[in-house]
Formats: sequence, structure tokens, C-alpha cells
Amino acid sequence: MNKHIVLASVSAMALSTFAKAPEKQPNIILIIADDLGYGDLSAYASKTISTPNIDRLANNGVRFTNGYATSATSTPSRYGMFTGMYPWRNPDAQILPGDAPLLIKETQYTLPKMLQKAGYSTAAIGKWHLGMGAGNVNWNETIKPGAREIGFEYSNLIAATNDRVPNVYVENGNVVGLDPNDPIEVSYKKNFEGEPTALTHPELLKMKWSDGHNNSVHNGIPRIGFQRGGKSALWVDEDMADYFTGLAKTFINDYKDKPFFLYFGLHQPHVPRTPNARFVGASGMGPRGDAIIEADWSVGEIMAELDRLGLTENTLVIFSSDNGPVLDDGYYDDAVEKLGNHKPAGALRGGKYSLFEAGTRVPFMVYWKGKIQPQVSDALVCQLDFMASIAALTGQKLGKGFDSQNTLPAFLGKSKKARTELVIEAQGRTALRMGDWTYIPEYKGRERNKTGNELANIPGGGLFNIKDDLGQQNNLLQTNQKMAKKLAKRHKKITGR
Ligand code: NG6
Ligand code: CA
Repeated sequence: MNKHIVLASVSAMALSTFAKAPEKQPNIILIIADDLGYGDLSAYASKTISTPNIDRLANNGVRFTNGYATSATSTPSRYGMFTGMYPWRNPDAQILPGDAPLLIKETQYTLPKMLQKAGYSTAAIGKWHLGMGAGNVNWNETIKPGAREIGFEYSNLIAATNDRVPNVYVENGNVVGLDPNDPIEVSYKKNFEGEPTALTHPELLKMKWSDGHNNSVHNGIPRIGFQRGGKSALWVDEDMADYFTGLAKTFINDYKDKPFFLYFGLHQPHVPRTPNARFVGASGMGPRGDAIIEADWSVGEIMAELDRLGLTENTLVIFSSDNGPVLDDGYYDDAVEKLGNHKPAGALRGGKYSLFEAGTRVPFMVYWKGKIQPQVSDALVCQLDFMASIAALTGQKLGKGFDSQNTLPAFLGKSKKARTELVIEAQGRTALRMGDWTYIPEYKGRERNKTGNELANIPGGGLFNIKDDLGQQNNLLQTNQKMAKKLAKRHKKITGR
């Protein structure tokens, strides 16, 4: 790997003139699954599911056992990853509707902008969930600002989640396959007159909702939000994996001679779980397990393409998940009934939406053939640190004022030291991990959400030694008040809360 000469005195502007792409900058592929849990991969010791393609990355790279997303839901998690800033600093960084404006400011420095400066071609393919447009989006015109304005030269995205309208692909700001004679309209406030919904037309449904998800129906699946028109542009959920995987392969082929950065946002195993017919029944666990196997297939396809093009040894591949697992997330799809002995969170407590470990501690691995010694690492690492670490890798200088820390040696398996502390977030609530301890301040509210996920609203708050008590069963807040005070103070110092 070539290193740039970095002169501490030159300003960021002047630096960019030096930052020409060196010959051998590695390609970088960042694959982020959606709601994949710590226990959902065979590489993380699950005996109930087989994920050989992701396992290849895990077993031949650094497999982290203390790898975190910043948040227990998607939008803030991805915000932290791309901006290098804690998402709880931005009160708008919460689960966004499909018509939300772009959450990241055009003036904000981002991971993809930094890589563009380093000479990379950049692409975002798959799940986005960071908003697009400036509010009141007209989906029939080019939507701006969007992925391009925050550093992605090419993008092909679902605006929010697969359960939210609009159910169309947006390529470089344009809805794919739109017929101008059938314009598309989106609302999160009220239905369009005369349009069917899950409530008025239950006979249209091939999948039933258990919570929310009873607005517009498309492809037999009830969604969040209302959509009218745009019929020719509607995606087919069961083909989504093929669609995005194909695009990722095309991008890799088109840019094989340049250094490239590909963010690939898998939509699995988020609801609605709609694996292609090829994967139906593959897991024996129903659609959730089958969707994980489909995601594993996608990863295998991308790796095979790198191999075929001879790029594997010059490509850093990172795989992780945006937040922890959930079973019933608003649809009846047998996730609970067919789970069997599978443990989506492994030995961790909680899941998606939770401040307990399984909300944010996720599968996390870094693979670079020939450059990384295969190993398991217990270093405390976070997706927040991709920005500063990739800055170090590519010879970029990240200015002050970012939460992102350079933990590159840990990512490359050269050190077992990374962070000493991390603030995690779940739906606006925060907690502190420091060393072997986690401190969860007292939050009022339900113990579990409607569909059964434990949120970690603990009367009086919680203190856990997660080295001795990985499953967070013993609240030591009363018995170790000294430690509780120490972490509470530190939590307050960082967050102001
Ligand atoms: C919730 C949805 C859930 C999922 C989540 C976002 C309901 C009842 N639940 O509000 O189904 O879409 O938002 O998930 O509507 S995330 O992984 O993108 O953050
Ligand atoms: Ca998610």
C-alpha cells in the first residue's frame, strides 16, 4: 500500500491537490446487512444456519466479537457510519419515513466524499434510509440532493426500507422504469382517494401485518405509507437480491481499473422477508432464515466476481449489520414459530431497538486476502470508526471534530487495542460501554415493545460486567456504585445527558 506524504501544516484544501490516486489504493467494499443479529451466522457459532460465503470473510479475516453499530436502528446507524459523527448528536437521525429529506447535510464531510478526494470512484447500492431530496419530494423529477451530494458518484437505492413506500428503485436520483403517463405520488399522512389499503382490501394480501404496515398494498404486501401511480416502476420484492447483486457486479466490472468504494446495503433480513423462490425453504426456519441465506448468496456472488477479475487481493471487504435482530417486526411471517433452536442474538440480551448488547453488537468482520492474518479479535470496534480508519488507510487527513477514531491497526488485525469506550444509541436513548462494563441510564418506558423486543428501560438504570456476564443478567448498579458513578459521569461528560 502506498502512503501519501502528509504535511501536518497544510490545510485540507491544499492537501487535496496532493491527494491524487496512488497506483495501488485498495478497493473498499462495505456490506451492511439489515437487522442481522450477532448469532445469525455460522461464523458466529450458529449451528442452526449455514452462511458459508460470509463465513469465508469471517474465517479468513478478522472476526470481531466486540464489533458495534452506533445504533439499534438503521437510520442513525448508517448516519454514524457515513459521517463519523455520533448519531445522537443529530436529533433528526431517527428511523426515517420514505419521503424524508436527505438527513446528511450537503456541507457535511463524509466517508464517500473523503474517498472521492483520495481518487476513488464511489457507489451506493441497496438500502439507503438516509432520506433524499429537500422535502416535499417530487418523485417524477430528478431528486436532489441525494447520495451524489454526499459523495456517491453512482447510486441505485431503495429510499428507506423495504416495508416503506415508495416501492421503487431510485438510480442517481431518478425513479427507475417510471412511465411519465403514470406519475408516482407518496404520502405518509393520508391515503390517496380511492386507492386500496390493507384495511380496506385485505383480500389483496399475501402477507399479513401484525403491527403497523397496513397502508398501501404492493405485490401483495402491505406497507408503511401511501403510494399512488408509478405502477411500471414498482419493485418485485422477490427479485430485489438479484437486482442489487447484479448492479454491484456491474459496478465492480466497470470500475475494476480504478480504486473503487462500494457501499452495498443488503435489505435482508429486514421485513418484509421475501426471499427469491430459489431460497424458499433453504433454512427450514421460514422466510427470515431463508432471507439470511439469500444475503449470504449475494455476498458469495460479489466475492466470486472479485476473484474472477483478480481483484480479491487488492480489495478490503468489510461486512457488518446496521443493528441487531428482531423476529416479529410487524408482519406474520413465521419468524417466531419456525425459529426452533436458532438464537438470532447468540448469547446476548435484547435485539433491535434495545440498549442491551444485541441491539448494537453485531457481526463484524474485515477481510483482505493476503494482507490480513485470519484471527478472532475481541477489540472494541465500531462502524463509527470506518471514516477515521479508512482515512489512515488511504492517506487522507481527517480534521478535528469527528467522533470517528482511527482504529485501523485493529481492523487490519495488527492490534487488539481499539476503542476504550463507546456510546451506543437506541431510539434516542444512550448507554456507555467502557472496558468490560456497560452502563445504561434509567429510562422510563415499556420493558418491551409491542412485538416483544426488550428495550432496556431499567428502573434505576443498569450496570453490567459483560466480560463475566455477557447475557446481562446481573445488574450490579447497587452493588458496585463506584463503577456505576464512574460510568454515569463519563456518559454525561460525552453526551451531556
Ligand atoms: C419500525 C417498523 C419496523 C421497521 C423499523 C425500521 C412498525 C410497527 N415497525 O417503525 O417494521 O420498519 O421501523 O427498521 O411500523 S430499520 O431497521 O430500518 O431501522
Ligand atoms: Ca436495520
